[in-house]
Amino acid sequence: MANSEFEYVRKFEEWDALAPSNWIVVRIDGRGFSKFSKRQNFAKPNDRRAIDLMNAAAIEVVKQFTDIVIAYGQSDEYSFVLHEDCQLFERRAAKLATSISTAFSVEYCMQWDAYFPGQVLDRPYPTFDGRCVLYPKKRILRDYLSWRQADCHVNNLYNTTFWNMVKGNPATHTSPMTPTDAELALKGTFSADKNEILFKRFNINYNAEDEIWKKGSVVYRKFEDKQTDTTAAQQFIKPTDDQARKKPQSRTQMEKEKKRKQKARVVVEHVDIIKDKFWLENPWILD
Ligand code: DGT
Ligand code: MG
Ligand code: MG
Ligand code: MG
Ligand code: MG
Repeated sequence: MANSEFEYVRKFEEWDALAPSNWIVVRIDGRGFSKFSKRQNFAKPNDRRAIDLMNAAAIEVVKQFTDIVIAYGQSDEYSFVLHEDCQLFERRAAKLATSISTAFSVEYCMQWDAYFPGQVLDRPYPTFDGRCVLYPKKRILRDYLSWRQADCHVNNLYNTTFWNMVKGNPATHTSPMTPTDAELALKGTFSADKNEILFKRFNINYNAEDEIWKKGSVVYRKFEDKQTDTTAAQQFIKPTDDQARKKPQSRTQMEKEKKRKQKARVVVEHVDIIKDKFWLENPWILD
């Protein structure tokens, strides 16, 4: 059957390998979450159970795919960063995007009960689309992550102000507004205006809001022994010169590196990844 008359149809398939030496970001995003969050009565503007579930799913995905070096999530989206040298699925875009987004979707549904006990998850079940984006330089990859984190902050400030205006505050004689009126009132306002509205009308100091809402969630591997980690990172990932970078890892080295990653603890933190501090403290993440 090997050479059947039908086999020519294979030629219609496209080879979609992503260009080498580029950082790959697989961004997944919940399908129709505006509707889904309403149907499941998510708290407004932020539901802790929902974000904890997103993070739990992301942790499992990071554990499953050792090529993922860091992930960043907010709202109904997560960005998974695969190392520039990643060879998983021969870097085929559709394989990477679908494998990661389906793994995430399954985790999200399977862990639903743990975060929404007694709340029925019914059809249409939540699913996440996925896309691959390439970034040729670490600098640009960092700008990408900064863009998502800045987006998180801007949206959170807006949503926090908006939902407080809709709710109103009797203590300051602030009457509840309709969503349309609140939207109109916020049109064209700057961050400073929203901070002031929150402070004066709602007695909320935005800076004191939980970091999880302002910064989103960063998922990465923490190695028990930092010393060992740095040594291992230098030995297996970090090339000492250009020559070393071009030399591919041996199979044994790759296996050892994979095991080391599988043993590492995967953590979620709500920290700034725009400034240099985080990257200086964790230099091996993008090494
Ligand atoms: P899409 O992605 O094109 O299929 O459409 P959506 O509806 O998923 O839109 P998107 O991804 O731009 O926006 C995410 C929606 O999810 C947005 O309407 C707010 C909602 N959402 C996410 N997290 C929370 C939450 O914690 N609480 C509430 N109430 N809503 C949330
Ligand atoms: Mg969307
Ligand atoms: Mg969505
Ligand atoms: Mg979204
Ligand atoms: Mg197969």
